[in-house]
Amino acid sequence: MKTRAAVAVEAGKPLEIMEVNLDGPRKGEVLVEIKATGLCHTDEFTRSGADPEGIFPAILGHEGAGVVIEVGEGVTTLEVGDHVIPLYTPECRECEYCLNPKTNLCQKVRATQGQGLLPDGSTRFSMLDGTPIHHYMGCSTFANHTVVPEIALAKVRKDAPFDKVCYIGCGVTTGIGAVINTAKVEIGSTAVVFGLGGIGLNVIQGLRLAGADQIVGVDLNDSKVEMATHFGMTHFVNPSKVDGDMVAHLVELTGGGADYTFDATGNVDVMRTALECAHKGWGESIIIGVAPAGAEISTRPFQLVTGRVWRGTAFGGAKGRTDVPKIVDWYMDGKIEIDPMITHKLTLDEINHGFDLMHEGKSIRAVVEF
Ligand code: NAD
Ligand code: AHE
Ligand code: ZN
Ligand code: ZN
Repeated sequence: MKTRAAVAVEAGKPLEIMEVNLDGPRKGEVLVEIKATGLCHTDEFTRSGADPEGIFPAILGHEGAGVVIEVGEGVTTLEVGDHVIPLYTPECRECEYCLNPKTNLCQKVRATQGQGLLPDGSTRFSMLDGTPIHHYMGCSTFANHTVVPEIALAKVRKDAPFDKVCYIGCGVTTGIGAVINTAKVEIGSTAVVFGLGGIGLNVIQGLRLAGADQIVGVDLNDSKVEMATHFGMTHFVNPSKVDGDMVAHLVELTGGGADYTFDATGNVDVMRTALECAHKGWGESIIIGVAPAGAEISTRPFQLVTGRVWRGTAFGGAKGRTDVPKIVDWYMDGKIEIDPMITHKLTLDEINHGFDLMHEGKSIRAVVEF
């Protein structure tokens, strides 16, 4: 079939909207009509050329929601008409990672996914002249139709609005999951969240859900304060307005250091500050942000010797096929909020404007509706 897609033709160039060829689903695969997709900073990270795994040409996008149009041979858990959210962290339920409750990093299709291919080692997308186009994070939601492995689709309730629950495909689950699954924050905790964008705001909402007492937000952009306060931030710090050492400032503000800190910026200097403002003896710092190729984190080992813990999280530690339908229920039951964070709605033709809004710090989530 033919479908419309935004294609990342070359690193650092705007996406090109074009008609592309899409082959039907093979064994264990599913054809999905994408109804809506969010723009996450990770898409921009890859588009810009900063991602060491970036491959071009590719169809980016990993925060989508849609409807099953066709199932390939052997697909047993999904049928035509099911509503689904694609998962860049699949859940095969049989690999050693899936069987280990300590991780969500299913490895069943990781090797081919990292090469921009489906598990059989081929791509379903091509340009009209036959040039192959790579998949991205196993999802490629910047296309009106995409082919995804069955194990990388969460089946969700049919009354959930696509233009909101698409965000559960990355940002919502990553932020809330970092708090609930990775940090396992206790009631009454203190926390510092660096970066009040599409991920950080969901960390804040997760901290409120978990019953944190103090939620300090840190961002260079003062315009993020209103939204962050709405989601539960109790104190705000703009590093550009702090005289002297940020770590000392945050340690004082949190009464000796925070129980939990989260990096949602992708900046390795911020990651160091986040670790070092965690409480001596027990503070845990969770890295969520994705850093560019070649960037490395550093600190004095003494920071860890004296009891701080440095950890990371992918997709908020969520096992997608099991957890994503539950998070959709939380949204539909009013336990979590999504709507205010969808600040812009775009058509596919306007997708590059969505990246401009991200750079200008004007959007939290821009969502493309097909
Ligand atoms: P975003 O652009 O919406 O938000 C980033 C925020 O950080 C902005 O508000 C910006 O003003 C702020 N910021 C930037 N530099 C800062 C600094 N030095 N100090 C304080 N604040 C600063 O991005 P997002 O979609 O929220 O993504 C955030 C990060 O999380 C990105 O690196 C993204 O790639 C990563 N991410 C990781 C996962 C995961 O599974 N680990 C999932 C999604 C996104
Ligand atoms: N390709 C990058 C790493 C990118 C990365 O860390 N991706 C996160 C999800 S970000 C979603 O917005 C992730 O899940 N990583 C686990 C994995 O297996 O990819 C690089 O540095 O090479
Ligand atoms: Zn993402
Ligand atoms: Zn698995």
